[in-house]
Amino acid sequence: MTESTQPNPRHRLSPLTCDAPGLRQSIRDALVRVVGKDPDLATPRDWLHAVSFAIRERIIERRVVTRRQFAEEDVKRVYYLSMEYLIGRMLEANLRNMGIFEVTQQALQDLGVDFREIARLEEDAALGNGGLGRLAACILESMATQGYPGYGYGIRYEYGMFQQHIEHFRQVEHPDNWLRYGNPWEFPRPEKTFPVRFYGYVVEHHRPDGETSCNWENGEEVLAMAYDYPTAGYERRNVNNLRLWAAKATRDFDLRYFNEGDYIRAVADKNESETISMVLYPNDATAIGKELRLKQEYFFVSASLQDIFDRHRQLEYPIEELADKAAIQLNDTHPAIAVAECMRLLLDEHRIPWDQAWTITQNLFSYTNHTLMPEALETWPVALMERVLPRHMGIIYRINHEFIEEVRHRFPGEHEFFRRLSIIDEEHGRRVRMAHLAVIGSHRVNGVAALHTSLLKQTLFADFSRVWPERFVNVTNGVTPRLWMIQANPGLTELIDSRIGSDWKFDLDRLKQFAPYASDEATREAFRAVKLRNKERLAALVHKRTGLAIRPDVMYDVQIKRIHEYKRQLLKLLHVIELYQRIRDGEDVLPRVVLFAGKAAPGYQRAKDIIAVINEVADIVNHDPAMGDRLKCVFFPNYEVSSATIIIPAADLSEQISTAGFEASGTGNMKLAMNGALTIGTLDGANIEIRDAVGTENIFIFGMTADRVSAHRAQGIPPGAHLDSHPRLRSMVEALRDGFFSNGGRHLHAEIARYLLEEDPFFVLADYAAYSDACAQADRLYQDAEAWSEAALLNVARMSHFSIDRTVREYAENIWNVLPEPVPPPCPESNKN
Ligand code: TH1
Repeated sequence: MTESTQPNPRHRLSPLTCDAPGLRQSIRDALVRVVGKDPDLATPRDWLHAVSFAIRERIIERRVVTRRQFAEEDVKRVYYLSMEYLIGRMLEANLRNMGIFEVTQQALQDLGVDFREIARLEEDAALGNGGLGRLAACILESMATQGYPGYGYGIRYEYGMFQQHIEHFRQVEHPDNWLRYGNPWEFPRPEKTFPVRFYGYVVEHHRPDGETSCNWENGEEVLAMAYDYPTAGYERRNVNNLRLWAAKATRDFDLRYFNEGDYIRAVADKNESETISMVLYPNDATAIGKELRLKQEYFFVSASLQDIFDRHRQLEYPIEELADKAAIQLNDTHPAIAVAECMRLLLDEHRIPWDQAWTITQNLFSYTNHTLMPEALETWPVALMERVLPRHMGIIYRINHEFIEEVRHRFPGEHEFFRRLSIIDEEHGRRVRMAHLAVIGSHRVNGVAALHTSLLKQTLFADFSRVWPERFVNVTNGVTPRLWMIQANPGLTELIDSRIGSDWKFDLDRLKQFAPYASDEATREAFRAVKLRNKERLAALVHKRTGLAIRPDVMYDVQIKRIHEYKRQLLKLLHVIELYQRIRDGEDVLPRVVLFAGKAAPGYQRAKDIIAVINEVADIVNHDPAMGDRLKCVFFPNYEVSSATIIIPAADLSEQISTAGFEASGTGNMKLAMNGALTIGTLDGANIEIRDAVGTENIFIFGMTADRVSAHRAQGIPPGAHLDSHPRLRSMVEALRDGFFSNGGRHLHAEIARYLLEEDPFFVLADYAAYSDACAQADRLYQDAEAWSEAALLNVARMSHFSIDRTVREYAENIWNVLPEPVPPPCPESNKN
């Protein structure tokens, strides 16, 4: 199969109908012919699969049309390389983007099937940890919606993000066997299989033209097999492709032992090479120095680049024009080895001279940095790289050599500077700094929020930004309004539609027209009614998941994100303790539900302890009759995309309280504000831009700025010195320390108290008084329902800047240099049937 530019006239497509009778027929057919069930005996899951197969036929049809058009129009393509895609459930998102959500519900109803009942049986595709993976999913959706020729590449993990259970207050991880029932959304492409080599050695050849070329020989080969996930744009005909690679043992592998008669060994070894794509590493914003992780990274990078080179060749473009026809975006450094792999393919396979290969590579790549946290920066021991990827290590040495020569020339004598810039870190036992490889191999490097980009230039990449100031740019993150508003919050969507029409869905800038309605009493009342319904929906889910009953008529205060010290769940928990003590003391306190959700990396003990302490405090609070329904504290288990779509629309207050300078951007902050939650937050990440957009009077900002945080750190004040900055803080921390809230985990509470007092590098106690004040301010505003609703509606109307469509346009225009190629609707003639 080739990327043909010449459609064969005999291969004209006649599109399937998308009316209720046509869909009904397709669903029934799929149930019998694909799922293989008698409709009379079909289970809800059988129906889920039947409807998914019926819809997939219609998506793939549009994918074929889209691909043909891209081939005919000679478009420049964008390739997004990411280790993570946090997609969530696909059925409803696909139906909505295809514009056939209502009609499919109708077709199912005609068949006696309830859409909601079957839709909730679908497993989330949780091939990501958090913000970084969800951003990749939003970018793919937006590229399709706006008609950009975008391709996603990643790994088809057999097991995604673990499932979090709470047992005896603690997190317990269960494997996420998401493919157990099969997956109707994927198209296996066994013909798209590429060999990927590991280990072995390099043999050099001196060529007559003076260049040296290398052969990478021996070692082990694993096959990467493609699975395609078509991604539909919203009410556009464009369907893009996400290609995920699965590891398969090579046939050679089998034969080696089969021939020796060791059948069992052959099959066992086969399993071992297939472990490469077995499981997602559940670490968010921390690097993991495991050999298997390096192999995962190279595995998907190599397969993706071979595929990209193949497509380029099939389209009959000369290899020299690769960077004119393609742009490759590196989602963090996880795929940064692509720089060396691209060089290897150009040098060793295509025999391109070094300098020309290097120009192509730099023009091809760009790199997004998502964090400044030192523990997240990937470095690989040189010895490991030399063993696993010997050819790449050689290429990296040469890239480094050429680069250092260039800067030596421009900045003579600055030896310290060269040492800091080098790809090789000589100080921690010789390691390869992947971020340096990514920066040197790219023409653009971007941060994900204005503050983050400016800190990047001042700290992590200060030296590089002296060498190449123009290389560093900001592209503030965004989120897709299709999932996070239209799908998650139909009530709010309907309200907006009723006031300003429905154009805003394609162009979020039009949401600005909704702003005047913030001062309209009827709109505010309708907004409160929508919020109340969303809270009822969440309360029902909380009850189902935790057994806890919560009132829908109080403030819902949510902190939903990975559990991490820098995100400061403990700051919120201290506030829960403050409220608890004040109610016990007979004070009149605004009733509220505080909801936490999020997973801890399984090896991150402190984060797991924080979950346990939250659950134990919650248990005391929720069962104390003195609280009289005024305070409930919920830990919502197994936070994932599908639960986020229920929690976010129900929230009143959005907790974005990271220590300033540590959250690169955040994207949950955007989703919550768009749904009319008011933010309480620090001047960190995109919070700053959210404040600028919604107005200082419609957000609660508190705490140390990033500059103050650095200054404070330099002063070295012990955290315990802040205990008197707030009248209650001392007694709150002492209650924790003395095990007042403990339920068997007494020493754990004492340890958390000790941590807060003596160790905490994220300044929870130093920021507490300011945080508590900001909470009090939020409470006061909430008591004025009209004023609160006005502020909430202004948040909704003023969040258009945070549409992922704006983000993707900035990448397209400033980094990729690609144009949209929208697919026109089929002519009425072919649409008739
Ligand atoms: C997150 C950042 O923490 C967050 O602030 C940002 O909004 C999001 O990326 C999207 O840009 C990151 N996630 C990871 C995950 C890994 C490594 C680094 C980061 S940074 C595995």
